[in-house]
Formats: sequence, C-alpha cells, structure tokens
Amino acid sequence: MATVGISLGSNLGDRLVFLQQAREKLQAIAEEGVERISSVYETDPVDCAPGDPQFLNAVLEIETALSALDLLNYCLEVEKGFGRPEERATNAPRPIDLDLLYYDDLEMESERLILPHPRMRERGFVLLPLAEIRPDLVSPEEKETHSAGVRIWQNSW
Ligand code: PH2
Ligand code: MG
Ligand code: MG
Repeated sequence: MATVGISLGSNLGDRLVFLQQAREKLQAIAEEGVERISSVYETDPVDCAPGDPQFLNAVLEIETALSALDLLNYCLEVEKGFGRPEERATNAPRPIDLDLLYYDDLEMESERLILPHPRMRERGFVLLPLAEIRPDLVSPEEKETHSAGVRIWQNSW
C-alpha cells in the first residue's frame, strides 16, 4: 500500500463539478476512501497563455494498492473521460488535470513520470492546498513565498 498525493486542477467548463467527479474517481481506487483533502482554491494561471481562465485547484491524499505507473495510467484515463485530448497545446485550458505529487518516498525519473513532482515546490497552487493536509511537507516560508494569486474558494466540496 502506498500513500499518494494528487493535485487536481480545472480551468474549463463547470470547474467545481469536474473536481468533484474526479475526486469520486480517485475515491474508487483508495483503500480507505480519501483520507486527507484540501479546500478548493481559486488560482491565477501559471505558465499559461494570456487571458486563460482562472483555475480551481485542490490536493488530496489516498492510500492505494496501485503501482505508481498504474496510478498514472488511471489518472490519464480519468482525464480522457472528461474529454481532455491527449495531444494539445502546452497548458491549454482543461476540464481536469490530475498530477501525481508524491508516492510514498519513491524517487523515480522516467520519460512518463517523475516523482516527486519536479515543480511542486515552485507552485503556490500546489503548495498552499498541500500545506493544509500535510503541514509537515511545506514550510511556512514556502507557503509565504508562493501565496500570491492563490486564495481559498470553498472549504468543503
Ligand atoms: N496547471 C498547469 C499550468 N498552470 N496554473 C494554475 N493556477 N493551476 C494549475 O493547475 C496549473 C497552472 C499545468 O498543469
Ligand atoms: Mg498539471
Ligand atoms: Mg498533468
């Protein structure tokens, strides 16, 4: 069994509904249900085209029996189920994006998957929700440094 952090993001269509539906899909592969879940944040788009819509972001943690690559494949299938095309412009608006942040203490670097997520420590839209559920993983300084453009939108969802 592995403890896994997953970041959820949406900036196209009915964003909150997509996050809720994706959470249910992740619930389905969690041994004990979703054990830790952040608030939903509204966040300024980072590294996106000018004028792209705001994101809703959240982070959750589950225990799963899936391997890291099976979990990646599962997340990609879920994304596809929301109508997200596989080939698309970098960071184009998307109904749902699921990113693996950590998988226990696993460190891996393959063409398809790098763990822990290489950019998670640079991104307020990951760090602030993550700090809520795993304060041991994010220092107060990191939170402070990356808090611009990230605000709580809804506590329970
Ligand atoms: N995801 C990206 C690129 N930029 N910006 C915000 N605010 N939230 C995201 O989830 C996000 C982003 C690539 O997946
Ligand atoms: Mg992403
Ligand atoms: Mg992604």
